[in-house]
Amino acid sequence: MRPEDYITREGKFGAHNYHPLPVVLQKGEGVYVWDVEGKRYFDFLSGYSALSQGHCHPKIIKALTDQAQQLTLVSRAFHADILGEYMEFACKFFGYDKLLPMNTGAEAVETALKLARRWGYRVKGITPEHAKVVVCSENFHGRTITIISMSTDPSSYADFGPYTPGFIKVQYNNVAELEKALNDPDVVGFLLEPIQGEAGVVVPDEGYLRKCYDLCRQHNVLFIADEIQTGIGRTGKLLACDYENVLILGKALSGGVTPVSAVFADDEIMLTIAPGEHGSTYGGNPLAARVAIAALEVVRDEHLSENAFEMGILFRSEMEKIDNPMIRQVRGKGLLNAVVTEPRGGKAAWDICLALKEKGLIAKPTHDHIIRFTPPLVIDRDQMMEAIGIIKDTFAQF
Ligand code: IF1
Repeated sequence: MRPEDYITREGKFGAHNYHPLPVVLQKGEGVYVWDVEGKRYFDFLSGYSALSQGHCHPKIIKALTDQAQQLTLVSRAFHADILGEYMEFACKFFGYDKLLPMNTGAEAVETALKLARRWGYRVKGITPEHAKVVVCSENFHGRTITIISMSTDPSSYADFGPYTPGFIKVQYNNVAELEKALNDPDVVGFLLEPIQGEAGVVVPDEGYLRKCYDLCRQHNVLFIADEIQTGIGRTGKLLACDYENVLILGKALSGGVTPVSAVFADDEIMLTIAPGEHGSTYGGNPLAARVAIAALEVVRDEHLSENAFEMGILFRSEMEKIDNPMIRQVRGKGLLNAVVTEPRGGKAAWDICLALKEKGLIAKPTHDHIIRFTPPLVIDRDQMMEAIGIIKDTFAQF
């Protein structure tokens, strides 16, 4: 079969809910992927930041295959030996009393919303059925009906109504607007991404997160950080936030091997949910637990946060040297970066990504003109310089 045959078959039998780059991948290892014709590429999307530990990391794969031959699922109707080990390891890793294990990012966000509302009624004591959560313009937290009810992007919410009530939208990176919204006594939480990923790697002003956290404390409102994309070393620190009451993680929590997400919170919040009041068939399954321990150990033992910090500085400084009218801005933190482009001569970000692919690097635009560059955090200096060379050569063509 030729690549186009794979693409045609997918289009014939699969929903058209994505518009992928025309590349058909077959193998992944570290920062590289290979297509069905054996061509090698730098993966500069890394599963939307899920593959921070690189493709098929041997330690994570070993954890998966060992556990897969022992016990994969018992459901939470029974205990499993590895679950408590994972919970203790992860809670100490991130500094929380407890975690509630889920599978996808959206499920973890929904869980955090339920926790915030439940805490609001049972601890803060707000009016029953009146809980409100403050969210940010241009947010992206997943694709469920409640989550798109928070969205300001029509491509996420149009014609999926009616929408879940109870959300107040404020401008991202605007402390004054948040302060105004927090005067509503029924507000139980403020949900935000420390850096907005899908919006195109929008980095807020220095001090924004701290000011928001302090305002939430003053108003007895939970500060809920969605670090599904920014967390676990991606921005050059273990977490993009230095403090939050509720932490939501996903993606790299399992190194791109199996869906694992989690909500972290201290007892006052977490224990407002009693047995039988929330759950998930696969949440906290032994396979996920063993894989997540290995994925976090790789981040720690291979110093991936520190590497992301160093490689990010190198990437942005080299990108800023490119003198090309199509490049409007380079922004990001650690290895969560994006180049904001200007269409020119009938060419746009999509054309640049097609040209990058021809030269052996795959990346994809978001919102038409913003190209996200998010390689696995295991990338080394030589690989980064080679990838930067490909990007420079490609922009030189436009
Ligand atoms: C798609 C990008 C989108 C997320 C944050 C929760 C979730 C995500 C900050 C939900 C998921 C993925 C979803 C995928 C493309 C990708 C993405 F920003 F990473 F590029 F969409 F915006 N919070 N982001 O980024 O986690 O349920 O997917 O496990 O839906 O197209 P999920």
